[in-house]
Amino acid sequence: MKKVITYGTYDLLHFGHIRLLERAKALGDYLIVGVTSDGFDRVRGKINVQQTLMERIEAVKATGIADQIVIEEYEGQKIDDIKRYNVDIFTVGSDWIGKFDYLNEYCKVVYLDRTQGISSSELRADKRKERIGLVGGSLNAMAMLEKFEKESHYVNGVEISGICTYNKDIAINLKNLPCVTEQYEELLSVSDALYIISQPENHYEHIKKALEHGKHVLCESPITTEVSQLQELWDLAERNHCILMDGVKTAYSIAYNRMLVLAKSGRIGEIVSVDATCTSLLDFAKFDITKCWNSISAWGPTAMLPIFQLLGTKYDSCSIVSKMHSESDNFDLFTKIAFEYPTAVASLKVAQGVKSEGELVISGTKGYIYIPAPWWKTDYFELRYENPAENKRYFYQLEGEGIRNEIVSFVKAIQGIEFSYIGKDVSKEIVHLTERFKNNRHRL
Ligand code: C2G
Repeated sequence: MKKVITYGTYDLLHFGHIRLLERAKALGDYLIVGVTSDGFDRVRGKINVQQTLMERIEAVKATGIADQIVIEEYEGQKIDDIKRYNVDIFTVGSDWIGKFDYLNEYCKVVYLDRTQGISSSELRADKRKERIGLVGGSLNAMAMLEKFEKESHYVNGVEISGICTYNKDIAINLKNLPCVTEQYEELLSVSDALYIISQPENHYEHIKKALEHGKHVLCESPITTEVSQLQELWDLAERNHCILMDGVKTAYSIAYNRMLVLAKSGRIGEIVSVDATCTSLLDFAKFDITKCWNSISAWGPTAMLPIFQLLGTKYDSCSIVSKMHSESDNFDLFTKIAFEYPTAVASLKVAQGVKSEGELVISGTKGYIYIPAPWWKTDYFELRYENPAENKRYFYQLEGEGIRNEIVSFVKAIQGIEFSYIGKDVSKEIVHLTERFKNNRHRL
């Protein structure tokens, strides 16, 4: 019996896939089809597959062409499968010509002509695109806006409609966008959704206007500077059937999410302390601090994220200490916050005028989790125990600092498929502490 194997994602199964499977089957007597797992697709850069693994397997099964279906979970698995199932022929479409020649060592490799004029990407892209408008002008925002624009090209189903900015440099850097304007209304008129990274004190006005026009919003955290405003905006979003999503990019990274569930599943015992540090040094000669996010706004939400996601938002007490910029009553060079929970403690250090080790340590009764600097864009973490032989290391590919996944989640939230990774209680507490920082802090 001649055994044939082929692999694919088979998202939104179409005529091209079916023709490939039919011809693959005709090469032998028995066809094994490897369907890629969601995790493997993410690792190989396919992040916006529309259907779940089960749906894709069911679709392949329904063709009646496959004799056996296996799940492809890791790079290199093709060699293992060929050996394990005693395969005679490996086949795949001609878009992969040359890429799998290395399998000739194990079996015959056949590239079949790809069917022209149809692909899953085109089917995904055929769905109406969400036009996302960008809003922001500060120097902190500049790099982020450019990254956001760049990362949007990796996500099907979105296009950047334009940018509203007062900053001439940003306008020049993004001049190729369809709409570059200082008039917010103009951007709103060509957008379905907005990514807002304006100064935090302007978020409220920008979000409110967007929601009033029925536009979805992804806003860089803190969403507002006052809790009452946040509640008002959530109510407005609900009335107008809009998404208002919190944009801490770390929340959307795979390694961070895997770390959260491991920590919550008791792998380090009871969590007793969470300590997060995020710093970056600004060149104050270049930066006008009145047009710049202060340290608590720029870094606070990221540092608060693991604390609130692991320990919750119901702490007993918290103290805030800051070292302020000599020329400002609002710009903190450095802020440290210490929390006391009923059975745990936490601390964060954030700074744009002081440098420190940007690590995250989660301490438990059986061990601790260590994420080295810069933990907020990590692809790696470690579980560490008293006996080092028990230590475990975890790696997960990180594409685009989490921004790519964040855009995918935003689009899926708009489509009603997925919801924000950041709970409302967490977003609210971030805003609450930002508000508290203004009114109640110690100065160094
Ligand atoms: N295909 C085709 N004609 C099309 C589209 C796809 O012949 N118009 C083929 C592809 O060449 C592949 C199979 O259908 O052999 C599945 O395609 P995808 O779902 O896009 O999967 P792909 O990313 O090509 O995965 O490990 C995974 C494999 O390497 C291939």
